[in-house]
Amino acid sequence: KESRAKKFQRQHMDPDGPSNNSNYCNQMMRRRHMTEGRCKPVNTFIHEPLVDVQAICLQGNITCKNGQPNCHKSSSSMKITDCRVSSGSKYPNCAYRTSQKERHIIVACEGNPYVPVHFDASV
Ligand code: T3P
Repeated sequence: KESRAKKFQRQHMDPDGPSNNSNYCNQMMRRRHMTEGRCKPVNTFIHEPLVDVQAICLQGNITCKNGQPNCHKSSSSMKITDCRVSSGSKYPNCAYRTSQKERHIIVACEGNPYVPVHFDASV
């Protein structure tokens, strides 16, 4: 079974991106299997080295949106792409809006090794 850490990497890591392409989210959301069963409504891809994203777990704890204490905010801003499902999109034809940003990101970390398992927000 896919570990939570590997699932985070599948859903959120694209270190070699972003391709400067308005179809990025349409392609990547499908390629990373987030359009199976439903169109995942919102998903962020991070365009930074995995080690730099894993290092966010060493930053001080902050409270996650769900109230758990295991969230951490990046000290620097990171290149990201937000994918948001288009209003007219109807499963199984998942259509997404692609927006590139530079933001601080907040991730939840778990386990030993203590690594990212959930993308909480960008700020
Ligand atoms: P996951 O927990 O698998 O990382 O909050 C529900 C999902 O939406 C969650 O999935 C993370 C994802 N999400 C983003 O990827 N980017 C965002 O900016 C927000 C708010 C949520």
